[in-house]
Amino acid sequence: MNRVGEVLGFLRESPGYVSGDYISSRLNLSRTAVWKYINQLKQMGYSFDTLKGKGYGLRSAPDRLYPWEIERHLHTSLIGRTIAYKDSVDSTNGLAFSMALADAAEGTCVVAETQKAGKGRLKRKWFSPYGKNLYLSVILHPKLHPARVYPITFLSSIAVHDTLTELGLKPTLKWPNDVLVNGRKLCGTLLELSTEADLVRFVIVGIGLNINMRRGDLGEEIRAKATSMLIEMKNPFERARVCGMLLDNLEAYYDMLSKDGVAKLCRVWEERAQIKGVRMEVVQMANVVRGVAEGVDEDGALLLNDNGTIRKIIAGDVTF
Ligand code: BT5
Repeated sequence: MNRVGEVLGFLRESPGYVSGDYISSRLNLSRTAVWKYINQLKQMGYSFDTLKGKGYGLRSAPDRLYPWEIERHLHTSLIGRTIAYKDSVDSTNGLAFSMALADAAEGTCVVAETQKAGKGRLKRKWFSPYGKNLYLSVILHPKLHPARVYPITFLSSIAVHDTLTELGLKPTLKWPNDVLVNGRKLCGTLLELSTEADLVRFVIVGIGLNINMRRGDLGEEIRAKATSMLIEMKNPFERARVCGMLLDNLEAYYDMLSKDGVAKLCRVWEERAQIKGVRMEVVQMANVVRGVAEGVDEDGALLLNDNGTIRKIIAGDVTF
């Protein structure tokens, strides 16, 4: 946690007022430095009561994804131990990718309040209004062959699924990367990877989760097919808390992947998705494949039974 977060921590811990002298002695900072950090916090949207002779009292905190706000809800040892925060960025995946190329540690995350060029799969756009949702990218170094990396998308969907369930929603999963509620998309994952010979150098797990977006915020093009936690539950959520819970779940499933392998991850995804026996249609460019789902294999491919022939689907958009 940086100094700003530490100063805030003291103010948060104490129900009444905290004197600048107390903070400066506890953090080994000058009084001027403390005053500077308090001013910085004010600029970031925090508000304080000041009482002569008593010091500062925290009155309100803004709804922002500042790293120290997320850290309050985090219990991980790897994922989210370093969080880069941006007010605005082209794409959190793009930034995480360049940080990974510059050797950022595994588990490093990027979060942003908005993305100017949020990416979906196949050069699609991810709608990213300011200050409402979660745009998150995580750098991972899985010890997998590049061909076996794809199921990490499932890791993300399962972690989101469990987080939403813990918060009272009833999510469903759609192959390959969607989390839906009441048939509408609430979350998508975009994996990007860098490989070296037969090794994965790193994977960027990009997660877009709609939290406090209202129906009126939705762009025309996704109005009918997207939703948010607020729309479904009729109340707003603390985004930093949702993010902390999600990172905890991501780490738990990442540990499971390291311990039990890709096959286990695929089985858990199948179980959550309840996909077996469901009749579905997959659109691949100009091609449409129909069949009954048999599950997913260890490459993350969808297995469709088309009148006795098992078709292995590695890309496409599912409808059922
Ligand atoms: C995805 O692609 O679902 C992957 C989305 C990943 C977004 C995250 S945000 C953080 C990180 N940084 C990035 O730049 N990206 C990742 P796909 O399955 O191709 O779905 C894209 C389609 O979903 C679009 O063509 C729209 O129809 C729809 N869509 C766009 N924005 C949406 C939103 N906010 N909520 C629901 N649906 C959306």
